[in-house]
Amino acid sequence: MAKRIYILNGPNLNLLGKRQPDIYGHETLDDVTAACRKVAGEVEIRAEQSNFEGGLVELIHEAREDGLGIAINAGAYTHTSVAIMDALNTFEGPVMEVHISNVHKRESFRHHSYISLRADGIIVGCGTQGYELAVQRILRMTGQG
Ligand code: CA2
Repeated sequence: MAKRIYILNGPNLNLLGKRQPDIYGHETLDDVTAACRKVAGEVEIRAEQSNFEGGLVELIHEAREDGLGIAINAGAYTHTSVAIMDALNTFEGPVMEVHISNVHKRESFRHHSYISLRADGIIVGCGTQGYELAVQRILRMTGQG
């Protein structure tokens, strides 16, 4: 079975490019997916967004079957979700954590991440380009790039 890279986005990220462009930029999630597909070339991208913690957990379970790697921006669940961290701990491939904004320049509650306890790499404050960088890194880590 051909493996694919999962790009998972958490709550409110469906609004990307439509609200708060000063923080999150002008690109939409569709723009992000298109840019990641260019970077991934022949490797398939499965891009999903969920506003629900359990929805993200289920997508991570799916990735256990056919995921080459996971790039995840868990949104605010980054700072609260043991369930998402536990699910990521059951995934065997590389996990890249992405944050569009530089969370370390922001409120202190954004400085702690449960995802970082599992992530192989973290990309913070690179805008939406961070997703492309994460895909590149997954390709390199899996010997495809
Ligand atoms: O910087 C990031 O990527 C964040 O993961 C974004 C989360 C925030 O809770 C994290 O601390 C940092 C918020 C996502 C909200 O997404 C929106 C996108 C566009 C417009 C409004 C919200």
